[in-house]
Amino acid sequence: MRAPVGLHLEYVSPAAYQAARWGDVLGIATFNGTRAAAGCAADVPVAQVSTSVLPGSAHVYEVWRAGEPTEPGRHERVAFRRTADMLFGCIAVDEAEVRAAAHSALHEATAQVYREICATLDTQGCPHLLRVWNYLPDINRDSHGTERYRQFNRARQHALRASGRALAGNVPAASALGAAGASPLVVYFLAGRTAPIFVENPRQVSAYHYPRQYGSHSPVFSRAALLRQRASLTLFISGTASIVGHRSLHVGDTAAQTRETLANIEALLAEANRVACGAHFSLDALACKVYVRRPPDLPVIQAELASAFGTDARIVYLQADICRQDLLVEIEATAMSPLAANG
Ligand code: 3EB
Repeated sequence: MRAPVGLHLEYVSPAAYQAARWGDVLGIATFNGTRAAAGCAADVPVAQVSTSVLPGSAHVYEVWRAGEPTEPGRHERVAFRRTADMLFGCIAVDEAEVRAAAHSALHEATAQVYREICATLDTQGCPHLLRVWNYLPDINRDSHGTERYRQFNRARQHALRASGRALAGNVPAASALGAAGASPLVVYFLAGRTAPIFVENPRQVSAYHYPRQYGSHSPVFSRAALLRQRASLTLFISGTASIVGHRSLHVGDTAAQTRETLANIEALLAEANRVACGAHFSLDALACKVYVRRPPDLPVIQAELASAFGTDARIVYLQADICRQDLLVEIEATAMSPLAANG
């Protein structure tokens, strides 16, 4: 068996996870909103995300491993595990259970989530968010005079500012997707003791500089974050879609949106290879989650990805709404690159 070196990501079935009994697990995300099955240690943080796995409704565990022993902990509603250098955490807050006075319940839930995440990281001495996954029920629905994704952006920005975090530049890679109605707001994340390198896409306007037509408060995320460990580099690629400059392209054409998204990911890989000494990231060494707005589009998307990635790509397909109504597909990815011993 290969000894894992540094941070590691696996997509596995619940049965495979239980059989492996990894001692170095940092945390897990499950899709379909399933409870973690028996056999999963009680103190492993599990983010239960309510997005269906395609096709059908298989169960998938996204397992993050540290390659070294991990310690559990809890701070307010954030469950986490950590090593000396990094921390995986997750939190779920139900909008039905928050008291919303001045703003919407989603605004209040988002503010609470980000306040508790930042407080956890500050008290744990792991202050740098590397990568954040956000799942919001009914992301495209309007309420309180504005789309819920925009309410989320506003609250995220306020909470990060209140916690002394940057709002542009040194901001984490992220994804923000829809989840089943009436599910809680679920956020999970990786954070580090030291800051990563943040990477922007030369083909895209930075999301934190989007013009106001996309909302009064810009989304706070980088296109990618690059983590350097002793023997490896990890590139966390944010949710990426058919956006060039700041505009959505190929409205209504799922195949063309998929190709444009791949072009964006290739541009990011090239940019990461340019800024990171010793990096050799390439399309065929990615692990991806592909978010599909309309399940009948799955074969079209799969056909485009098969020709780009080849056959041993690690790809999980999920049904999820995407944060702009005109986007039909979004891809997030994690890329690992070994480093030479003297790298
Ligand atoms: C985009 O490029 C698509 O709000 O955290 C992608 C990744 C998107 C993260 C977020 C949003 C977010 O704007 C949407």
